[in-house]
Formats: sequence, structure tokens, C-alpha cells
Amino acid sequence: MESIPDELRAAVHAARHVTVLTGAGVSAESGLPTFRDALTGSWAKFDPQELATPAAFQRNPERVSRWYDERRCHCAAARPNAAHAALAAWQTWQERRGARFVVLTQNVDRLHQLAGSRNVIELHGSLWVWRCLDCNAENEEHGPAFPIHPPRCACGGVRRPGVVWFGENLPLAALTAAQEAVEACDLFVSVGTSALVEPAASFLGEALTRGTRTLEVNLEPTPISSVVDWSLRGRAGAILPALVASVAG
Ligand code: BJW
Ligand code: ZN
Repeated sequence: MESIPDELRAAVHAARHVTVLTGAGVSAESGLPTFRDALTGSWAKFDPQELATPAAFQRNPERVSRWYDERRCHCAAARPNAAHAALAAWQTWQERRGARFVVLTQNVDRLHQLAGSRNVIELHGSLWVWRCLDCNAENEEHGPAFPIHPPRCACGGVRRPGVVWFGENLPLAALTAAQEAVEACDLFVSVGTSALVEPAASFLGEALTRGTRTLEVNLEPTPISSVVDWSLRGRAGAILPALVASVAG
């Protein structure tokens, strides 16, 4: 793991508003596969690019519903890791100093909330919410796997996962809150995301345009690695706790 540069530590200390964008890499150390490596391992038979679309659900609702239900059950057994905990601790430290801290997550697993992060903005919805296509009723589902796929609403309608698929708009309230948090922050942090999926991928560019200090934490280089102020290469579960400990003690 790379060491924490002194200048970065100083920037964290000076920040009055930190906005953090998280992606699947933050939950990888909780045992949840990321999207761009999901073609290996136990989900090798599924290609997220093929399944995370409205067209895929129309074509084969049973298959897509099973994939999401399997992920929901897998998530139920997952625990937040050291990266989630470090972000929650960073928020607590920041808020005690009267400063702001916002987590914008592309993840649908709710592990940030489980770790204690507050006011998390869910850009891509949630695995726990399922929505009826006929009456729009939304319900949280924390029970065992559904007996039939796709699950049905009390009204008889088909229910779909309450997530945002390719080609769909992000929830307006989440997008508006995210834009406000990107515009207002003086330190923007991108963690565990390939920075490929819009509109979240553009938040970094927006921050750069405003002259905001920027940090990336990722195992691998990404399209934003060369433009951020600091790009730390390594596991989020190692780097974030080290960063937070180095400033908040
Ligand atoms: C670690 C690690 C460790 C691993 N520590 N790091 C403009 C231009 C071109 C295209 C578009 C555009 N605007 C919109 C689009 C279309 C599309 C898009 O962006 N396509 C791109 C592929 C180009 N976007 C949309 O359709 C969005 N809607 C929208 O913009 O509406 C308006 C509009 C529509 C159409 C046209 C124009 C405008 C909606 C996007 C919804 C994305 N949905 C998904 C599925 C959610 C439900 C589910 O969970 O199944 O969201 S797709 C998937 O990608 C998921 C993720 O949230 C998202 C981002 O992935 P993420 O989190 O970055 O994961 P990975 O796997 O890519 O990366 C993991 C990273 O972690 C890697 O870098 C690893 O190295 C790292 N890592 N372990 C630190 N321990
Ligand atoms: Zn219904």
C-alpha cells in the first residue's frame, strides 16, 4: 500500500466539505463481486452489461429477477468492511468539527448505512427495494429468496428490482443532491469505482472544473487516475483506514 502524502493529509485537515463517490470496489472486500470482474467466479454465467438493462428484463424477466434475488440474498450475508467503517469514522470526525461529509454511492447493497454512514445518497437505487410495474408500489424485501420469478405484487403486477439500469434516469432527488454535494465540496474522493458509468463518472470532471482537490483510491489505474491530485493504488480497506487514522488519530 502507498503511504499517505503529507499534502493530502493537510488537504483532508483543511476540508470543510468532503464528498465521496463510491463504487463496487468498496464492497469487494465484503465478498461482493464488482461489475467488471463479475465474469469470473460464481457469477461467471452472468454478464452485468447484458442483465442490467430494461430490455434484458423485458426479454427474460425470470432470469434477471433470479440474478437480482440471488445478489440480494448474497448481500444479506455480507458485512461492512474496513473501507465502509473508515468512511463512517471520517464522517463522524468531520461533522464534529462542524464540517460536511457526503457519500454518493453507486452501490445498491446498503453496506455504507450498515457501517454507520449517514445521509448516504443512493445513485443507482437499492437491491432491497422491489417495485410493481403496474401500480408502482415499492416494498423493501429482506426475507428469503422469492419462490417465483419475477415476484408478483398484491395487485397481480410484475415486480422489478428498484435499481437503475443502463438507459434509465437516476432518481431525480438523488441526482440533484449529488450535484449539490459535488458543487459544494472542497475535497472530492472517488473510491473503488472504474469511473466509466455516467452520470457518476462526470462528477470528478465537475469537481476538477471548479478547482476542487481530488483523490482517487483504487486497486487499478482508471481513466481519472492521471487527472486527480492524488491517486492512491491499493485496497480501499487498507488505504482509507490509514488515511483516516493519520488525520483523525
Ligand atoms: C477496488 C477494490 C478494492 C476492486 N479497493 N478498489 C454519456 C456518454 C456515454 C454513455 C452514457 C452517457 N450518459 C449515460 C450513458 C449511458 C450509461 C453509461 O454510462 N454507459 C457507460 C457504460 C458508457 N449510463 C446510464 O444509462 C445511466 N443513466 C443515464 O445516464 O440516464 C440518462 C441517459 C440515458 C441514456 C443515454 C444518455 C443519458 C444509468 C447508469 C446505471 C448503471 N447501473 C448499474 C447497475 C445497477 C444495478 C445493479 O447493481 O445491478 O450500476 S451498471 C454498474 O456500473 C452498477 C454500478 O453502480 C456501475 C458502476 O460500476 P462501479 O461501481 O464503478 O464498478 P466496476 O466493477 O466498474 O469497478 C470496480 C472498481 O473497483 C474497479 O476500478 C476496481 O479496480 C476497483 N476495486 N476491488 C479499491 N478492494
Ligand atoms: Zn402492484
